[in-house]
Amino acid sequence: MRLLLGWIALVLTVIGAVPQARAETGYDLWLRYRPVEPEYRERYATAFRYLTFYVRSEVGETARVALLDGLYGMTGLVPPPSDRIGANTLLVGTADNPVIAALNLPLAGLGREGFVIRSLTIDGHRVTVIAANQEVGLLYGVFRLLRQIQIRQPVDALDIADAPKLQVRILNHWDNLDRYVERGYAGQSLWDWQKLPGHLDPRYTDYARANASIGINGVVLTNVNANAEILKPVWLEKVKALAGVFRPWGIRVYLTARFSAPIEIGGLKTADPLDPAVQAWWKAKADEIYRVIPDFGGFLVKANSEGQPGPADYKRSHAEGANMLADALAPHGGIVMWRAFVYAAENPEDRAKQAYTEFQPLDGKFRDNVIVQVKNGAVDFQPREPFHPLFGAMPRTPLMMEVQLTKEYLGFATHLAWLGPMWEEVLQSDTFRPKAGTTVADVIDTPVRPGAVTGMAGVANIGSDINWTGSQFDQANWYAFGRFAWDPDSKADAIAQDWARMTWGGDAQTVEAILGMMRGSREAVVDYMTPLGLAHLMATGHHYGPGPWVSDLARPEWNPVYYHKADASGIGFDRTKTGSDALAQYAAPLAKRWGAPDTTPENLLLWFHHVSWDHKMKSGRTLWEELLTHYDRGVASVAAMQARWEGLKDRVDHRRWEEVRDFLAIQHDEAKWWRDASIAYFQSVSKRPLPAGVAAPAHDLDWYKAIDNRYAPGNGK
Ligand code: GCW
Repeated sequence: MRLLLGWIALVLTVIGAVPQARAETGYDLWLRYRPVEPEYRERYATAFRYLTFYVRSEVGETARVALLDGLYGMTGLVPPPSDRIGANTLLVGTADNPVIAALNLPLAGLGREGFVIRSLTIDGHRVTVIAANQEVGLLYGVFRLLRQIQIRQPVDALDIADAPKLQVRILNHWDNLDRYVERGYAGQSLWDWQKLPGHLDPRYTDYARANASIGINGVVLTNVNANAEILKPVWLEKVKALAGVFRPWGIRVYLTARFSAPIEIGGLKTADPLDPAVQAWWKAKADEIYRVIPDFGGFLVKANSEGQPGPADYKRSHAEGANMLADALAPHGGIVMWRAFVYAAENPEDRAKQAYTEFQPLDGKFRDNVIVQVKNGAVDFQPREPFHPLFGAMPRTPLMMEVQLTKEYLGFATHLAWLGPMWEEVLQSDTFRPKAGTTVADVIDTPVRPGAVTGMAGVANIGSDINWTGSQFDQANWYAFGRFAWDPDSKADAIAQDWARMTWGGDAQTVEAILGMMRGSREAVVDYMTPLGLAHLMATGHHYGPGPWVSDLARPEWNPVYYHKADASGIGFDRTKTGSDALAQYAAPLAKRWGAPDTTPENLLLWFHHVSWDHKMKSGRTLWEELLTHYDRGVASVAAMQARWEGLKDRVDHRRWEEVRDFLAIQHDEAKWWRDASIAYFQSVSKRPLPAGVAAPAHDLDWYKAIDNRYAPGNGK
């Protein structure tokens, strides 16, 4: 008897019919589809006993298979197809199908990608319907229904109508053709170019499925620090192969266009955008690309920034450069995403001002199929920056927001930092343009004219690591990007809840503990790296670890001392009228509010003001003491995360649990490193004593300065 029971258990385990704690790597992301608890199984199995799925194309077929895959994983059953709509049928189809059309669902305003999920009664039978205008909407509807099950929601009174608020929801891979990923902390590039197009790694499909599950519909395959080679025919064949894998998942491919490509691979003498031969070259190149990849999305361009070529090389504006490419793509429906991340080598202006200075006057000068891609903040993906002043300041130009999933400035892959709250903070910032209450989210999701392109871009944190993102918790940032790009008014906390439930399963207590870790994690990084509005204090080149003392780099704005401006009298960057006046780039009410230290939120204080070390803070402490408090708080928050995670030891599968435990320990060490090095350095400048109770740094300043991490990953090349 014992033996028999053992066999039964083994068989059940193998077929995955019982929940189990087997070693997980994280490869399955938030799509684990483990069996639901017995009390839920009956409910879901009953509701979806039969399936009527009207498939028209490969996107529909992809949606159908994704649905069955999820249902089978979670309920252990595959609903048989049925062409009769009886009780407990799941009915899926597009609006042009007469059966769906007869239901009169509110699909009219939902566009290509929207969907409706509804519980209905048809001829007295309880039915669930997923309907959309196009099959890609069905794909998104399917993933939404599966999510309901993943997070154990009821499915008997569904009434969901949803559509993405942004058109272009796109990952930017900073992947080089040799598979090196700039600012990549998750292994090599996923794109195995050498084996393409001959071999299609199954990971391409899994990647596409993950993206589709969160509504991502575009992928820029190549680094913005671009290589013109990718535009050669032999490479385009490889791109075509990837496009073929992604297409059934509703995803288009895009490439970065190196502005000097006409010279480098076209044999021309110039890349001047007003030169007819250059224009003809790009036109022919676009025609060629579309012959190979008919649904090619378009180009992403970094021009005249950090050494990249661009129109300014020929004394032309960004608009002239972008429009030339836009004209080449327009006949095919392609777009140009032109980055506003510019700062010029010889320009002494405050770096935080340069993008606005250069782009704002170009408002209204771009072609309709150009969208200007603006980083969330004016400097560079720092742990905290005020929102970029261009948002709201170019009302006649489509703007998309670019955020960085890969944590170049937030501890790479080993620091647990949930970025949802950071993106929510930026998206919910009031631009006061044209009037109070107009948030950054409003700016990006309101088309500047009917039909104008909208979008959001995320610099991918994805690579060849088995867990995709270099750490289990960085998956949450990929997930969140998709959700925010779908709806920029999303709430980070709600996203975190869904993610935690889907990714870690488990009971409410586990999910609550994980949420507790995630919620404060970004602020912890701010605290131990760059509190109170400080920014850009990292070590040179690779950006790994602290380097607030660095002052010897060729360009002033590469040096941390440029950003903190600490001296014997105080610390902070004066961006008011008495300083760089970057504040003038914001709407008047903000410029006023942020114009005085007392009305500036303390978490942005040193971004806008140079204040005395003895400046009185709201807490009653001096600025110097407050700074120390933040460093200590940051380290303590990591310790608190560690304690919480310890408590989950028996509630989370072991392999993932151990990985997170190890990474938290690394993070704790590195948080102390940041704290100690920062205190050692700033104390050498402030000459203030450490108050009682504040521990002295473990080493002297020279010790921290001597740390050499030249082989840290992800360095720009
Ligand atoms: O944050 C900086 C990075 C560079 C990057 C640049 C950019 C791709 O350090 O590696 O280059 O931003 O966004 O263009």
